[in-house]
This record gives sequence, structure tokens and C-alpha cells, in this order.
Amino acid sequence: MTYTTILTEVRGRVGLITLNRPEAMNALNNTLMRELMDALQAFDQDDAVGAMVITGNPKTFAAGADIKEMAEKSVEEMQAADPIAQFDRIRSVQKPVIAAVSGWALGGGCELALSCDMIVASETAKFGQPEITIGVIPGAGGTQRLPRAIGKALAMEIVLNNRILSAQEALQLGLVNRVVSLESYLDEAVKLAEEIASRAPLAVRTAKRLINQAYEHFLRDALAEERQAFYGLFATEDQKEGMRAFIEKRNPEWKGR
Ligand code: CO8
Repeated sequence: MTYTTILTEVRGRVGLITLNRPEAMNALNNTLMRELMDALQAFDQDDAVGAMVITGNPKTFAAGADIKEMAEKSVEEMQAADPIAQFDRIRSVQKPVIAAVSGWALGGGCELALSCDMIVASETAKFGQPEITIGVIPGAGGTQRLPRAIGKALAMEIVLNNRILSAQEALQLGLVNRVVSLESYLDEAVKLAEEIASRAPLAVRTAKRLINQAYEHFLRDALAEERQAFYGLFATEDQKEGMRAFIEKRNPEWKGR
């Protein structure tokens, strides 16, 4: 398979996917999301692979959905294209997926890391949901997975006021499994994936499914509601103003409508 926005390789029994749009801070445009999910599912079906790692580059894991791609979209266009549907595909992946995060994991990028089963972070990793600064809300699980992972009070601050978590804070809160040096975060993530890949495959898959089920029952409806609320904000002047302001590199002027 030839991809244009990601790189794939197999190391030992680990399928490694590298997000590869460095010029756009690995913004998750439609092509990247489709290729990422295609690659994950291909590895999921490959008997030579026992676990997967998703990574970015040392400066950025991913800076969120592609603002330039969606800034001028209407509610109807967002609902019809349903770009977040790609995110659902990660929930059907049976083998463990580890995010190796360095630098920015923002918006959809943070949500992508939260959708993985474990996170290995470099000491420069930064997690946040800055959607509020461009007039919208998280749309791919941020309002649901974050409070479950770190509690309501801090999730409120992150989503409502763009509070960014450092790698050490994320570790203390249990959001990430471990924080290691910038030089070793990817190797550590691959090593962890390799260890898990060496274990009894059926037991690993079953355990992953059951741990996710601890959340899944409540998560499904809530994710659907979050997604519609995200698309619904594309009817507001503030969404247009917020995203245009980001692209034009100026401060937005909120109208509250
Ligand atoms: N979308 C599109 N382009 C982006 C994005 C993005 N999310 N982030 C960065 N870029 C582009 C910049 O516009 C810039 O392009 P250019 O060179 O053409 O001007 C280039 O990447 C480099 O970025 P910066 O110059 O801004 O780099 P800095 O090092 O100064 O700053 C930051 C890095 C802090 C990461 C900054 O780029 C930033 O704040 N980015 C936006 C973060 C953000 O608001 N994310 C939320 C997006 S909305 C979202 O994720 C909703 C999720 C919905 C579900 C997901 C569906 C797939």
C-alpha cells in the first residue's frame, strides 16, 4: 500500500505508523485520517504483527484536525462528510495500539492519543484541547475520554480554558504510561509494544476488549452527541471567526453567535 501522509514499517512484531505532514504540524486532514485507519486495520489483520505504535515527529505528535480544510464548512457539509467517522475505526482495532507522543498533542491529536490503548511520552510532550480558542469544542472524544481519564475539574479547565498539560503532569494524572527522554520515547514505545506482542494473542485481544468495555457502554451515545455538537457549531459566526483568525494569524473577535 502506498500512502502519502503516513509512513509504515514493521519492527519485529510491531507495526509502526508515523504521521508525516510535518509542514502542517501533522494536522489530521481527511487523507491522513483515512490512511492512518487503513494502515491500522491492515496491521490488525496481519499475523506477523502483534501490536501497533502510532507516532509523529519529535516536535509534534499531531496539532489536531486540519483547520484550513474545515474552516469554511457548513453544518450540513460537516454532517454529510462526517470526518470524525474515521475516528470510529480505531475502536474496532483488536490488537493493542500505543501512542508514542513527543511535542504537541492538541485537539484531535490529543484525542487520537487518548483513543490509543497506552501512551508513551517524551519529556517534551504537551497535551491540550485548544478548540475553544478557535470557536469550537473537541469533536472526537475529548469531552468524554478526558474527564474519565483525569477527572472533571481538570478536564473542564483543559476544554474550557485551553490549559495545556506537560508530560510530567500527564504522568502524575495517569494519562500516560511513562515519560522518557526525547531520544528514547519511540524505542520505549516499540519495546513495550514488542513485549505485549510476545504474549498470548487471544488473551491480549480479549483483555483489551474487556477493559474498553468498562467505558464503552456509556461512551457510544456520548461520543455521538459530542460529534453532533461539534458539527453544530459550524452554524456559528464564532466558528468561522475563530478558524479564520487562526489561519490569518490574528486574535479572534467573538460575537457569541
Ligand atoms: N490545521 C491546519 N494547519 C495547522 C494546524 C492545524 N490544526 N496546526 C498548525 N498548522 C499549520 C500552521 O498554519 C502553519 O502553517 P503555515 O506555515 O502555512 O503558516 C504550520 O502548520 C506551522 O504551524 P505554526 O507556525 O503555528 O507552528 P508553531 O510552532 O508556532 O505552533 C502549534 C505550533 C502550537 C501546534 C500551533 O500550530 C497551533 O496552535 N495549532 C493549532 C492547534 C489547534 O487549534 N488544534 C485544534 C484543531 S480543531 C480539532 O482538532 C477538532 C477535533 C475534531 C475531531 C478530529 C477530526 C479529524
